[in-house]
Amino acid sequence: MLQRRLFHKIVQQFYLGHPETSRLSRFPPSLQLGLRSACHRSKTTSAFPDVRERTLIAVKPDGVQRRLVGQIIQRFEQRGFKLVGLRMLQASEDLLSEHYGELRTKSFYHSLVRYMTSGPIVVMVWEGHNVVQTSRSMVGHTNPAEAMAGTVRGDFSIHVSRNVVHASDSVEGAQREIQLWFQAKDLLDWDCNDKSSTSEK
Ligand code: DAT
Ligand code: MG
Repeated sequence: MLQRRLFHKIVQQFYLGHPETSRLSRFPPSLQLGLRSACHRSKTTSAFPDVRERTLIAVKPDGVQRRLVGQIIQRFEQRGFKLVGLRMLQASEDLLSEHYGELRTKSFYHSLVRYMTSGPIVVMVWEGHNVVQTSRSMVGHTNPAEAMAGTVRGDFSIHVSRNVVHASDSVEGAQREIQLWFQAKDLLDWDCNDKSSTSEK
């Protein structure tokens, strides 16, 4: 039991939620494998979520055009997450093709990239306990027609081709995406004065 706790402490400290410092390489290869699989488990079960877990949230061009940036930020602040990075940019096709690499074979891929490069987007990194899974719930179903009222997509959109916001779908995915959109120096480690009111850790 003690060993197990120690093991997950190491995972939390050295890997999860610290995209700017992928420290797995410090461990011998055999241990790296174990750590990777622990991280993989956490992405599906969130059994060991870290208070410093981070995720990438982006307000897509339709969200910016419709002046929804403030309301979307407000939801994450209100929930208790901490903003640690933010930038506004017009994304290049190259960046989008890396970001959406898994979708390259989908029929909608080209229209997705056209839409995502059509205007400015606001990309953010949010931090906090279980932030990846919680923010997916807050954002709602990919298809707004199926998204619950109360979610961002359920409240602000009607069609899958204009669904307002992006949220990473796993801890590993978040780490990959954060590294794609942000340089380590642009992510701020800062102390929220009210942190003991949002989590005991
Ligand atoms: P999500 O954004 O919920 O993670 P995804 O990764 O499967 O969903 O797809 C990325 C985006 O691609 C999604 O936000 C909107 C677009 N998309 C997905 N399925 C689509 C479809 N059937 N038609 C048009 N666009 C689609
Ligand atoms: Mg996705």
